[in-house]
Amino acid sequence: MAGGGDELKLLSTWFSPFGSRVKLALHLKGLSYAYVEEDLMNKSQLLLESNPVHKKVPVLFHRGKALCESMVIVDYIDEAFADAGPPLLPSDPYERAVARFWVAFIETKFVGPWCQLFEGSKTRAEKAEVLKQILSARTIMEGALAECFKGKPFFGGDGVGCVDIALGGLLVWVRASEVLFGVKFLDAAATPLLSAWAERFAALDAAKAALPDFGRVLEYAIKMRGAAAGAVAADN
Ligand SMILES: N[C@@H](CCC(=O)N[C@@H](CS)C(=O)NCC(=O)O)C(=O)O
Repeated sequence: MAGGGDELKLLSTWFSPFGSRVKLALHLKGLSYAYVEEDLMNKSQLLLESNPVHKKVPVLFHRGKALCESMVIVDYIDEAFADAGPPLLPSDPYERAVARFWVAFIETKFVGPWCQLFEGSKTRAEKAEVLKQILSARTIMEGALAECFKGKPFFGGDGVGCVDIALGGLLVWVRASEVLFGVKFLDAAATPLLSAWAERFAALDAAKAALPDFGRVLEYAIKMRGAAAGAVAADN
């Protein structure tokens, strides 16, 4: 692994799709790092002090300074370790802006609604509406892969970039959610390019190292959904 990594420490939780994004960036750049597992049910002083605004993982420490928000951290890794591994953002300002546009799209149109699926307070009809929004965002991403990214193997072109990391970090949760909600998000018939992208992405060494185990995530997601439903029942 490339040098410089010994100054890096990642605070995250094993199942966190946002933590997976940071791990992906670190592995793609070939950087070694220390890993500290956070217990979100009993947040550590380290988390509360290093991310006082959101109190969420992941947090990356570099030379003793804390960085928060997964995609901000991915940008930082790319800039701070520009000489290590492949670039994660394009060098051309326009292409860079396009990549950031799609990262923002993934956050607002995909991650936002998807988090709502796990909220116990949502009714069945509301969840069906949210699922519709996610499916429509997915169809737009399929179109983007064909048009903006010109049918290249990855959103980053021939190699993985920040858009791949933003979406790829969620991949195991997307698969688990398909089972949990009985909906196919990535379907070879409806979204052939995205499905092929997902296969290619999951086969990367960085993805194998960074993404959590599917079965373990599914088990956790089932428990989480049950707990959310239970909390609502107890409120009523
Ligand atoms: N926008 C944040 C989201 C981070 C996030 O939601 N992390 C979750 C774990 S997957 C968390 O720490 N939750 C603790 C809480 O909400 O109290 C990012 O991209 O880093």
